[in-house]
Amino acid sequence: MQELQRQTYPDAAAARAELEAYWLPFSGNRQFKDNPRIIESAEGCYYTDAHGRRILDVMSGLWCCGFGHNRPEIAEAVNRQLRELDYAPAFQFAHPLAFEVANRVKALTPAGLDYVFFTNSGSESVETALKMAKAYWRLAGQPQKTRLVGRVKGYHGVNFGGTSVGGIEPNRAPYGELAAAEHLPATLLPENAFSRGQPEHGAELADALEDLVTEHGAETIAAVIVEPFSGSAGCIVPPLGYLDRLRAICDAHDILLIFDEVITGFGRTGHAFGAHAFGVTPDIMTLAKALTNGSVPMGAVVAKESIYETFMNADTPEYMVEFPHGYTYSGHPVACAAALAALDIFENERMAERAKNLAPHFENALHGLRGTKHITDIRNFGLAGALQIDAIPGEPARRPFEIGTACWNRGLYVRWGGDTVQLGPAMIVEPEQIDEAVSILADVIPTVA
Ligand code: PXG
Repeated sequence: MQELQRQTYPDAAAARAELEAYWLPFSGNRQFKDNPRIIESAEGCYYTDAHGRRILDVMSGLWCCGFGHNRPEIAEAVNRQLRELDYAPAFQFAHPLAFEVANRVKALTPAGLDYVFFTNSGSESVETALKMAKAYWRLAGQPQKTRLVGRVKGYHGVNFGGTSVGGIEPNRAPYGELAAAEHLPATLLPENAFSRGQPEHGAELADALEDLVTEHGAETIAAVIVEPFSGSAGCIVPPLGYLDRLRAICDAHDILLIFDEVITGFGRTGHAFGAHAFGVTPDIMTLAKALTNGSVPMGAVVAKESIYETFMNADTPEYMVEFPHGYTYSGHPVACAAALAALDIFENERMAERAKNLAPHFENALHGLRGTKHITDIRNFGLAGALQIDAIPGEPARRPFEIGTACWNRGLYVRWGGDTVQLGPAMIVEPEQIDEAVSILADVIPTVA
């Protein structure tokens, strides 16, 4: 493949054929295969592509490599682990590193979130959290509490439950009927355009949960899942007071609050978790991505003690499984080794603090794009930001795609999705690299049709 890409395509048809078998996820396969963007190596905030070009990555891969690419500490830990113990059965057995990671995660999450269940991705974390919530209410003697509530524009991965509570319409539409779910309104309001950090208006949008309670009865609602800030929909930051209000309504009606912290976890917000950044503690938290700095797939669900205890105190014999759920690779030894090395980096290099210190520069740089043709909103929080791009009627994703690919051609990797362009640089980014990214965006964006 490397050879193939480095060649000057003496036989273009053969080169194209080589690309055919791989069905790329969440990608325009036809466009990609006609014009492949192939990444061969990485270091710090840079990728090197198949043409040997250095590409500035201001997206931390896909929000996951927040501590910089190719950390040797992680590579060594993974290598060591593969020689020591490649795999141990995850069901009815365990290995030492899984306990270590669980304790480290427990220590980082807000007080009370103390029980850690391992998965292999954000999507699996979400499915786990949703099933955990439903099973919890059955064990707690309220089996009618089954309804799940998500939010419009929410993204909770691609598995069945996550797609159902998710609120990005193009991700739902192809599948017709999904699992039953209600949706709160999105918190994107025109009067909040160009807010820096948390917008002022819209705390009352949380009251839509009260409306669902009135309509269906709290006794039918198991859980609400939201991202502390929406990542995939383009950094939609909760209005001041919104998450507190959601928490209060959940408390008043015995509804579990799930924070999907797959993107917001491990420093992205300038704090360890979104829960800390926004001062609101959920009952269950879903994690993935930066848990291993993106190096090995791994996710986790962190539940509060009363949930765990409800499972443990259920009327089942001790030799029986309390929660019939888990994955062959839950707490995989290699993933655990990567996580421990990544958690060392996160703590020793004070990544959350670095993100917090860089955030004002990032905010100023990004908002410097205000007034650029096509940009209708700019949103940011911590080291996450998004540009809202004026939609071509019927083709909202077209301009972001053109901007993203033009940036790539200029040596900058940003993410395009829906009608937004997103940035989530690594916490080791230099201010000058942020400036460079913004300057390329400023050049490129007005040139698209
Ligand atoms: N929850 C949230 C909040 C996410 O952001 C997932 C769950 C699913 O994780 P997995 O590991 O199953 O992909 C995610 C994933 C983007 C982008 O461009 C975001 C994600 C993935 C790829 C791209 O915003 N988030």
